[in-house]
This record gives sequence, C-alpha cells and structure tokens, in this order.
Amino acid sequence: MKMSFRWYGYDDPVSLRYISQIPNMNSIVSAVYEVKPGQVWPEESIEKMVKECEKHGLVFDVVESIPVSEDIKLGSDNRDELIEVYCENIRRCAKYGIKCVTYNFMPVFDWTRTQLDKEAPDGSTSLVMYWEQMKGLDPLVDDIDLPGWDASYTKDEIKDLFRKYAVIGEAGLWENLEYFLKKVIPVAEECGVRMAIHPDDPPYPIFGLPRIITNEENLDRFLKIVDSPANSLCLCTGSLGCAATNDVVKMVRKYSAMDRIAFMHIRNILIMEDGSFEESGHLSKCGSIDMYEVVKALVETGFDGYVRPDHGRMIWGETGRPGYGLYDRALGATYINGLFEACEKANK
Ligand SMILES: [Mn+2]
Repeated sequence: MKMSFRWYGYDDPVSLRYISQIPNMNSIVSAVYEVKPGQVWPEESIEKMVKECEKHGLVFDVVESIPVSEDIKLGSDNRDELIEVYCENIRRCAKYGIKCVTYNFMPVFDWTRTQLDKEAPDGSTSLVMYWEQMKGLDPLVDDIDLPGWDASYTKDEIKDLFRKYAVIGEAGLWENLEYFLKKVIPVAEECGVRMAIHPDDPPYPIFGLPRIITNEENLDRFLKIVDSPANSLCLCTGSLGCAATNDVVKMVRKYSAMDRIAFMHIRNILIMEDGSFEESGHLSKCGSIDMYEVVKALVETGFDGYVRPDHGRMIWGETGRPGYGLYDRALGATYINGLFEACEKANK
C-alpha cells in the first residue's frame, strides 16, 4: 500500500513539512482549488503542486477530487461540454503524474453532518450526525444551514436542485452516471489513471435526495457499468460504515480481491442506537468498525493501492479545518501503518 494524506493546498494550516514527518508518508492527496468546478485546471497549477510536494519528499499522485457538476449528475443539455472539460482535466493530471482521481456522484452536497465540533468527555471534538438535530427540517420549506453545505447556492437554487433531483430520482441518477462513465473511463484508461468513486456519505437518502453509491448491491452494479480497473472504488470505511447493514470488511475483501479498489479511506465511526453516528478515533475499540479485519482483508488480497487516514478528531488544542487537523490524522496513519506491518508479517 502507499500511505497518503489529504492536503488542502497552500492555505492549509497543516504544512507539507509536517506531513512529511509522519512515518511512511508517501503521497499527497489534493486538488487545484483556485478554479471553479466545471472549468479546466491550469497546467501550471498542477505542476506547481507536484514540485512543492517533491521539495518535501512527497509525491502528488492522487487527486481528490475533480468535482462532477450538478448538470452532469442531472443530465442537463450542457453535460457533453462539461464532461469534455472533465476529461481534459484527467489528461492534464495524468501528464503531471497523477495515478488516481477520486470523485463522488452525490446530489448537491458532498456530505452531511449536524455538528462539526461535538465535544467528547476527553475534550476532543469531532464531526457527528444526530438524527435528533435533523428532525423536522425540510429543505423545500426551511432555510437549512448545515455545516458543509455549499453556501454558494442561494435558497432558491437549492430548492430548484431538490425539485430537479426529485424528478429524475434514483433511476435517472443511475442513467446519468452511466453516461458519464462511458465517456470518462476510456479517457482514464488511455492515460493510465484509475478513477475512484467515493461512496455517498452517509449511504442513505437525506431529505429525499437520491443516493446510489451506498451498498454492496449498488457497488456491484456500478462496477459492471464499465468493467475495468480504471473504473474503481475509493472505499471509505467511515462512509459505508454509517449504515449498520453494510458489512464493510466483507466489501473490502471482495472488491480488493477483484482489484477494484484504487484508494482506501480508513477511518472509524461509532453508530448509535437510533442510527446517528459520531466520527471516532481510528482504533477498532473506539468505533463500530473492526480496523484490524479491514487491513487484514487488504493484505490477504494483495492490495497495492493508496490508503489515507480519512478524518480525524481535533485533539491537543489544535484548531483548523474540522476533520482535517494534523495530530489525530497522524495518529491514524501510524495506527494503520502498524496494522499493515503486523498483517503483512503474519501473512508471509
Ligand atoms: Mn472518505
């Protein structure tokens, strides 16, 4: 496996220098942030990031993400144009050494939480989603302002998007995903890039928006649309694990054996009785996912893709981007390194 770390670019309070000091750190996961979704990434921006990472002994070879425009997901009239921009971005990334591109196909919002700084008894804080805090909210009636929801949309734009997604539903979203994959995957294949779809977070409908990258049945369906290693998964244990019905370890073993996992997001979550969840420390005993079994499944199936500790709690007084501090993600990386070393030695 290749250990990696997400870096939000030059404004990120976590520096490349600090990231490079984490044992076994290899790859930087990042993106060009200065252009809007749906636009072509300037080559100089990609090249600059590659060089900046090189200075610190790191490789910028994973992109997270090239965002997919709502018009592609909705199948609007202008989608061909936007898909061509998308393909051009894949070509440009490949030219500068990117091997894996992560994206998601979630309508409107990348993820949903109700609070980003829930304090645990030990004083650490983390992201949570409590159904109690969601109860009674209706995006078509209320002004919903959940953390992480794109503030660039006006209230009316949000309502309009919700109506459009209600019309196309899950069936329409599948069709539009298929249309996208059939154009994009051949380009990725040609460039030697593995596209890695991130599961929906959480993996069930929120406010009636369709969600399709959610469970084993749907992942099977997704992988069959284009049966190629270039059409792979970013298997996020924390996202899929939010649904107690998902057997994450089984999914990891199955898709890794098929060589259809390009990227692993490894983090733990604690599912509560009512289905709410808290992002916990990485250790198995801190959450609902058995991390040892996840890593064991990867090692036994010969996984050689990218791994990153996904989110972390805020600990030791660190401030910054919720979920993306240095300290707890570094602890996560170290823990994951330890599990890999132990599983690899046992597997010899
Ligand atoms: Mn993830």
